[in-house]
Amino acid sequence: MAQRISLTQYLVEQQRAHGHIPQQLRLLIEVVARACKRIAISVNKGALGDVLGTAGSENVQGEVQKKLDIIANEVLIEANEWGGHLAAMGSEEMDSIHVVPNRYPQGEYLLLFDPLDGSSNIDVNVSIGTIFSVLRKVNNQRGISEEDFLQPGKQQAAAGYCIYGPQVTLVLTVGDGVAMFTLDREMGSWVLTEDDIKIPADTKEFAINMSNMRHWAPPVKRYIDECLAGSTGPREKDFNMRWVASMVADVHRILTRGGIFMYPWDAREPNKAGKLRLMYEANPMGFIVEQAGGMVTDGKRRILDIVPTKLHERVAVVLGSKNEVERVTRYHLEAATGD
Ligand code: P6P
Repeated sequence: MAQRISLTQYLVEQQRAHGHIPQQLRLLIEVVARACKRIAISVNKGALGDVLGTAGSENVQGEVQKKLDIIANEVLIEANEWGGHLAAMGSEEMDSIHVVPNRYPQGEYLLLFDPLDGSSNIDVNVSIGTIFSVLRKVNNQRGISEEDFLQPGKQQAAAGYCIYGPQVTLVLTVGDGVAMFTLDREMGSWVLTEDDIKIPADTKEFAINMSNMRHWAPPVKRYIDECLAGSTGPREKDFNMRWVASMVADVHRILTRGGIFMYPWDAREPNKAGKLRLMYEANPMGFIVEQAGGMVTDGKRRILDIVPTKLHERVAVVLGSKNEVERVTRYHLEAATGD
């Protein structure tokens, strides 16, 4: 069991040991962690807080926005504008980037977030979460534009998520492994409850939305068919299936006990690479999973190597236990070369 220290003490000690958390990044992480506490309060109010249901608007993805999507987005924007640690923010809920207003100093980091992932689960009281990704501002000459955000995920300075579930838990990496903090509601503080998390290389649990089976590419169908064949099939072991329809919850389970999560390309909208978003879902979750010893591809290539072409770019995602992700990726490459 990790020694019970606060998030602040963890960040200070990590900086002392590894030097990956300069002052501005530590402030950024603490501000985002505090914003997640605020979001948790709204989420936990539910019907008592007039936060359920839809907001009557759509986001850039064409998805109906829930009231909590907008509340969470506003909390993150307001929390991060004044500190001088950020130059700009990008969000699933905003068409374009939000540059820090001139009345505040600009910092050296860029923050991307899905303010409330899994929001279709809000009204049915299933775990949801906030996902965030931190990049460094690479161009110090001119003003900030969307192009400054278009960096491959391997250049992230930090990534994390907060899951609003039976416990409120913050998971974080700055490139030196993965740590987990649980919210102590009595103290109102984040307490280190797991450090140096590792995902088992093998698993018997897969997560995919099975209702899309008829739309999958052959390598995905081959992999899932083999899992379903269980001990009588080529895998010679039985598998279990989970699908929460909240990426944060599915990834958290995989971090905790292993597994493979797949949201692959499918033929419903063949021109779309996938459903999930590269910059503020796949990249931060990819950084975390790789730091925990897992693997993350789009079926063919490492997601963190992908150079984005637009802020809201979508990508197919296969992530989790290394040996299973390698197998799925191998099936895609065999199908491509006709092996
Ligand atoms: P489906 C939530 O909307 C989300 O972006 C991810 O959190 C989740 O894994 C996926 O979409 C669920 O998609 O098609 O199963 O509803």
